[in-house]
Amino acid sequence: MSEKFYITTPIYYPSDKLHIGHTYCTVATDVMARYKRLRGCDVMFLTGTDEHGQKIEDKAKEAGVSPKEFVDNIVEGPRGVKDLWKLMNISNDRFIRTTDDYHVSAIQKIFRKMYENGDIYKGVYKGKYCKPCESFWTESQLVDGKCPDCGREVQDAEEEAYFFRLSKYAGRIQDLLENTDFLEPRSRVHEMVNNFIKPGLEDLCVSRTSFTWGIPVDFDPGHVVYVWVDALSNYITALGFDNDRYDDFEKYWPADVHFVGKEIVRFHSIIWPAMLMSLGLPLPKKVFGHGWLLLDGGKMSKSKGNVVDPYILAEMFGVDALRFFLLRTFPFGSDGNFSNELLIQTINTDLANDLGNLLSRTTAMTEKYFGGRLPDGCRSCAAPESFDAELTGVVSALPERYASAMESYAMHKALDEVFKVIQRANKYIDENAPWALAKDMEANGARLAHVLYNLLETARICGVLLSPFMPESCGKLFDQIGAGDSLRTWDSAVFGSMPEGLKVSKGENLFPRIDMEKGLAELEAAEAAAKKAALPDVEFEPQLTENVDFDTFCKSDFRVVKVKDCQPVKKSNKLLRFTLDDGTGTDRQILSGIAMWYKPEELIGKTLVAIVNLPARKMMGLESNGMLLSAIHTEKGEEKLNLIMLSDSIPAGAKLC
Ligand code: ME8
Repeated sequence: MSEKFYITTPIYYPSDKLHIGHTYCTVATDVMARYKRLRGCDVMFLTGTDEHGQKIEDKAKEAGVSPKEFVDNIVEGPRGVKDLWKLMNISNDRFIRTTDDYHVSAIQKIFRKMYENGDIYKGVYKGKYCKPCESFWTESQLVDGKCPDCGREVQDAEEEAYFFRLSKYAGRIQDLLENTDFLEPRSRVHEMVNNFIKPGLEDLCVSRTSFTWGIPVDFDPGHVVYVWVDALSNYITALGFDNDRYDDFEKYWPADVHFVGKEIVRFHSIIWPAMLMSLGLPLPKKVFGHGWLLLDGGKMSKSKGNVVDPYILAEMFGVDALRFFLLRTFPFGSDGNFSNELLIQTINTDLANDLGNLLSRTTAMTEKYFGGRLPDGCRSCAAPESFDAELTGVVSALPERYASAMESYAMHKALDEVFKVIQRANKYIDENAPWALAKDMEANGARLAHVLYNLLETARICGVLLSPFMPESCGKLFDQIGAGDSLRTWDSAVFGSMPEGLKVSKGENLFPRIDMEKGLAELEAAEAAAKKAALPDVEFEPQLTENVDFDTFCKSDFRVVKVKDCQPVKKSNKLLRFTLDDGTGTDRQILSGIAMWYKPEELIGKTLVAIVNLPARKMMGLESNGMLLSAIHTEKGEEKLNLIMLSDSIPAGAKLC
């Protein structure tokens, strides 16, 4: 039976659309899952969304929809989470939403188990809470009084709550971190031990009563389960733990690796193992904390407004080029500075130049000199050159070097190995000068065929190793070389496995070169258009360019007025008749065409602004002495009007200037 491999991404928090930072982790997980499948493993790749918590409740309220409607739109809606993973060719086997019924009831059982075994108890929570991170902190954990994870303001929190006995597991967790390779990269171990365990691991508050958007504690329904207990457990509920929806918990648990961003390593390497210990379950084999993609030196995040939209990049440069760039450029455990220039440069250097040239030159020459089919005997050569052995040597050593990097989650190193070989192969073209050999086919035809065989074989083996990174493009590469399914497997990545006489056909250029200046300008335009499209559909009157001189402006007399009475005007469906206190002691009558937007009775008593020195005007036989000021704009094609209303504490007659 094949070896199993269970790999997960964090489940994303759908409070906003996902950005390139989220895409980075999911693509990395996908590459690893595809690599393991290539190696013959029985892979379970899980991703999903973490949909509870106060932030979602607040955001939904702001948007005027229910929390479930809010998350449904971001997860399932157009250009939402699921659409993005489809676009990015993510091969997850399962997708969990923490609002799924089976997960909800499993969490209630998990919570109850930890309560019944004495690891959860009731107390009073006093401390600080960071709403965006959904994290509780003690005073001593704050950095400059702010959340140590995100640097934002924290709030005082005091409420009756359930606590999890995290302190009980401190020793075992410290041992796990320090004496095993559970957590990688190693630098993160010191951070966890020194910052969280050594200062004293406190019990964790695991329920909330101040909001309702969460999974209710079934034996105390005023409480909802803390969102991290709910979220972390997804890794087991999605396999069927404590539910009947799935039944492969025994098969896949423990996870082989959880890929997570560095700011959530604490949850995965301290809280999660402690929960599993409490439940008596085996621990995941590894947690790998990757770095952040930074923009201008800071973490990309929606709340900072500095996010890069993966849709735009993928649509403009291609999904595979984007997938490749993310893993080629940024070492997986470290932070990396994202930039559009770097993206274009990487596509041009590695894909258009190195890989693209190798493939297009080799297939073009096979077509030109041999009509697309190399002759029999091309696999061997009567008079080999020293550079033949050099090339076949590096290609033969490549799969092992690549695998050793992949097995330690150093995807960038694996790519580095492949590209060193691609560069060597391009040099081999120059060393052999096939165009010179082709001048005398009778004398050199066999040698030329051997050179091209070596090059096609190199391209094919590199294609096998690049296929987890760029599945679609490598499929096209194999098609051009004429390599069928059996020549796309890991076992076929042995130099010389390719039979002679395959039909080679130079196809489309897989990675066209991008003009840097043009590419950047197009990206900027696409980003600006996307930003504009994301704005509410609002239009305003254009601003006037003609100046009005100051003295003329000062002649306009704007006053605060109070509405004493407001009535509809007979036979008019536009006009309202206002009786106003303008501070002079004499009532002022103004007619205003705002009946479409306001009911007369709702305006009585309001404090408004009027210009009072316009000449009197007659409308529907009634005199109007002035005009009320309003703000007007168009939203989704509909005109909107808002009367300017002031604080009722301002007296009638006050002048505006
Ligand atoms: O943390 N660069 O969800 P999330 C790299 N729901 N990675 C980044 C990034 C960036 N600029 N920005 C975000 C959560 N990420 C929880 C997880 S798991 C049981 C619950 C990564 O949507 C981040 O580090 O806020 C994290 O690993 C992932 O995106 C999800 O972040």
